[in-house]
Amino acid sequence: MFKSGYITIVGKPNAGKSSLVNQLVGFKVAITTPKPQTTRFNIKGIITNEKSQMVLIDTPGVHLPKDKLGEYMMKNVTTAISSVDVIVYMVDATKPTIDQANETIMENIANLKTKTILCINKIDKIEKEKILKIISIYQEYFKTLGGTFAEIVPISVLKKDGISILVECIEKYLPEGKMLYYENEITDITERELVEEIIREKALNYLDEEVPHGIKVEVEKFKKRKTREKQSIYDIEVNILCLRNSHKGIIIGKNGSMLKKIGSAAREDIENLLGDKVNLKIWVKVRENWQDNDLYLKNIKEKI
Ligand SMILES: Nc1nc2c(ncn2[C@@H]2O[C@H](COP(=O)(O)OP(=O)(O)OP(=O)(O)O)[C@@H](O)[C@H]2O)c(=O)[nH]1
Ligand SMILES: [Mg+2]
Repeated sequence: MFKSGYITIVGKPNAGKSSLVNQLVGFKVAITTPKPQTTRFNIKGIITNEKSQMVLIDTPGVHLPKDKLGEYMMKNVTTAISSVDVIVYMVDATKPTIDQANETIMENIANLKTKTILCINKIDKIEKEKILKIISIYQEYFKTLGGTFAEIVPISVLKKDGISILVECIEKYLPEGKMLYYENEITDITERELVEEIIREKALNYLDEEVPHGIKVEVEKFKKRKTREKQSIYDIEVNILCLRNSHKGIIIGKNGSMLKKIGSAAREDIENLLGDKVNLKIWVKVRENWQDNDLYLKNIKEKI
């Protein structure tokens, strides 16, 4: 009896949702960083084994939107929790208190018919005895909303702890069914989008808070060609849009040092992804208020 279905991973920013999806897929389909609000749109990670096909949907972390970008990110979450087979609600064991974002998430899922699994991540960072307390905090709050967790699974994506138990729990609630995607498909994110995301990941990693959250990366040119020595090479040209002139200066850095750092780290990952050499050119441009301009939010709206 083969099973298949859609599973949404929902939770606050930085809980480890994308890390889990990557771990399960065995390939980095979604970027991950120590900064909250890394993921901006839904990304599918497809896992096929002899028993099942799980289509995981990685979603942006739930937060209070400050602009159109944030609103579209949250709309991505709303669509991802409707009409799926299983919801995995991921919480960070190191931040166990229930705040407004957690309340909002639980309010939105408590009365759905969809089975919900509470997944407590980052247990490598807490004492084992604390897990039971966290479980009861969430269970009790969910109960007041009329919800019950079908399963509760403590995990550590980092230490690969509890992952197979989580998979078994998910499979348990999947309906019988045929494959929804080809056996060799692993994601719906395109190479082009992944290149944009990789550059954003490096910017998030190297730059301080406010600056990288205000950037958008757009691939302008993406072309494969043969060199005179008959070697394949990709010519990739990219714009990094940022909010202010001062941000532009920070992104470029002294004598272009920051941009060089972002560019070479990104190029290495992109070459691994594409399996060929990459000639990467990056330009930094100021686009004030792009986060509130639909023109620049098309790709995020498309995923809703
Ligand atoms: N210690 C520890 N860190 C983890 C674990 N899982 C993920 N992380 C780290 O947590 C940070 C956030 O991980 P992400 O996967 O980007 O989190 P996310 O939930 O996708 O975040 P958003 O996209 O912002 O919503 C990264 O620095 C990860 O390396 C874990 O099990 N243990
Ligand atoms: Mg993420």
